[in-house]
Amino acid sequence: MTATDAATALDRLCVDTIRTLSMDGVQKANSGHPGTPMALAPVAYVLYARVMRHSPRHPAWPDRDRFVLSCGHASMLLYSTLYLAGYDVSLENDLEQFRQLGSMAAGHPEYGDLPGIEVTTGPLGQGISHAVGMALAERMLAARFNRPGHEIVDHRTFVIASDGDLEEGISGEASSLAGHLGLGRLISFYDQNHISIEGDTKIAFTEDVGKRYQAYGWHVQDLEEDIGLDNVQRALETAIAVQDKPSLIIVRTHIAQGSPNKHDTAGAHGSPLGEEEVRLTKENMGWPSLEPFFVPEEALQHFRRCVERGEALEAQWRERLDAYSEAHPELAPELERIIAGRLPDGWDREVPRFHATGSMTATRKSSETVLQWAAANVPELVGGSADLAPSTLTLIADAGSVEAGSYEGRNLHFGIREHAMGAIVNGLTLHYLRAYGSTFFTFSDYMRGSIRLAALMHLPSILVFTHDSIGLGEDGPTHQPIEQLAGLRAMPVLRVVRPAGANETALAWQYAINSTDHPTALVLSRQGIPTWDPAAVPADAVDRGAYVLRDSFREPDPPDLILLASGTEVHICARAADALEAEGVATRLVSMPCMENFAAQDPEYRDRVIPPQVRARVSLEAAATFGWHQWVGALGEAIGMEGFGASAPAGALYKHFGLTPERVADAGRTVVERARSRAIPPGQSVT
Ligand SMILES: Cc1ncc(C[n+]2csc(CCOP(=O)(O)OP(=O)(O)O)c2C)c(N)n1
Ligand SMILES: [Mg+2]
Repeated sequence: MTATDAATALDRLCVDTIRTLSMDGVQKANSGHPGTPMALAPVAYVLYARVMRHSPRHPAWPDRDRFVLSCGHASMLLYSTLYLAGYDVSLENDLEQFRQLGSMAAGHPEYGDLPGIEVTTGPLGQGISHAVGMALAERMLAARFNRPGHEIVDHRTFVIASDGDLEEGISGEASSLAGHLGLGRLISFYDQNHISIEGDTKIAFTEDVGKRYQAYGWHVQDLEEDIGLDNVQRALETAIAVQDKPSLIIVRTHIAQGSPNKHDTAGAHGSPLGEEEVRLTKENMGWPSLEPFFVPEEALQHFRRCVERGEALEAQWRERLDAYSEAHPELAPELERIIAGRLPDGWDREVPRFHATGSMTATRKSSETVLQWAAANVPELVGGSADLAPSTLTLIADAGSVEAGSYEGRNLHFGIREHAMGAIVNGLTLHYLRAYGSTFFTFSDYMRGSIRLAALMHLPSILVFTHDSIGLGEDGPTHQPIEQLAGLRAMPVLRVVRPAGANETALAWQYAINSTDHPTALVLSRQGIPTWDPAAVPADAVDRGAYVLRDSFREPDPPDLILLASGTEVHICARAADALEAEGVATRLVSMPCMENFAAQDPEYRDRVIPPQVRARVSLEAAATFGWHQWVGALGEAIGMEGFGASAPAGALYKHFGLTPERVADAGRTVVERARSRAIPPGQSVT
């Protein structure tokens, strides 16, 4: 390009079409955010029509550039642009149905709805943080698969982030790591429009963001007010040329650009312009029609050249793939397998089995062993910890670490940045890898926003949480999770797996890796527990969610009492069961590694494990009892933590808080007696 702004009248018409479609979409929905799409239309246009390598008719082309609209509230910007660029998006069914029930054009972009939506965004800060994971995955795959003369993995990740995105802490964590890792193929715009919901950002956000990003190790350009198409393009070309640093391109835009009365007002952020203002704005821009959703034919044709350009780019890449396959016949099928999301055939043919011994093993320790097995069989498994790998035991042995400029390792060091770790794990997972992130279970709270997005997107991200209860001991109540199990179990789609011993831990990893449409949280202990006889642990223990680990002496007849627990407390219940059975109370022990999976079983299976007629039931978990009452029923008892823990050795804590075999046995006797006399606790009905 020359230095002069060569934007043609057609280019301008295309930009204005993004603007008018966005205004009209929000106006028709009578809800949404018109101002930012109007202001950012030139940026989106340059990205899609001039710079990004993408193929609208093949939105899944693996080597496409990714685009992440981090400010998801500006969703109409993305929908209008995707439509105009030639993605399979319809004016009638999508844009005109913005924000309506069943529409693929939701209030915020939802991954899996319209083609071209690479990630769900809306919670500010998440998009750019997910983009860090995507850009990192690109480098990791490139390091593994590219060979001299064969740059088969060769794309970039583009982002538009707003004030709110960069105010949020998560983006600071993720951007800091991106700078550290030198992710040169990550390029983000910062839409500095000085406006957020409460008005001018000067009320709360006054630091020099450019300097902050420079300090993170980013290459920063400030275009100020000049978002002429050629200037934006030049800035992108400069950013692309910087290979060892991520880039931030700051643009000082004006919300509701072109609207006579809403320009630069917070009011244009979150509500429609109004019929009258839409009319005035269209007149102001010399728009040829007042018909809503009017698309000038010449603009559509011009914009849709993206289709041809994309097809040519993709065809070139396919040729390069053929050459690559010929030159590296051992690598190409492996890359294709990973891109297809297919695990290696028979990878889990031999799940590790652990024999019962007299010694105690923490499930985090068993997990470390199982992880080595999984990593040996699943090359795309990568992951790391938020500075706790020596405690969470999540290093892949002999696999090396990812470092700036050197991305072939499989171990990631997220630093003490849990929330960004959650987003980056999701980004890696979106980008063909199977990724895990680990920390102490109590800090899962820091990651909840990202875990929730994984669940919303049905991504099979893997979270490894250790130090799962007061059993972690001396670190005390700040580190002892109480409500986290219940809190995560309440999250739709997510599966929380808390294995009781080594064999369930092996099945838990197998389950997490085989999952395709939901994230899995593995919840592991710091302290040791015995290893059950592997024969007692069925292969579908985690899939089914709960199973009879040990039946009563009265088997096959129903027992007097059922004890239910997960994780380390299964062991305590086993000792209670020993005592009760010695007294003649027929006691069944049920291990429930995944409450959600058990809840999803057919009633027949559930009734087999917990027969409805056996009303005497006691559950035990070193956590809040929330969620257990549905399993113990009206006559049963749920034992757990009523408040926060304390700082002391684990054994002393279990005793202090009454999580002991004796207490369980006492409760067992009480509920058996209660069930026998059919006494109903006051205020409750029999279930
Ligand atoms: C984590 C999070 N907190 C709050 C919101 C609600 N919210 C949506 S948009 C917005 C203000 C956005 O301002 P800015 O990021 O500057 O975007 P602009 O209005 O300039 O497009 C807020 C607070 C959100 N979407 N995500
Ligand atoms: Mg703003």
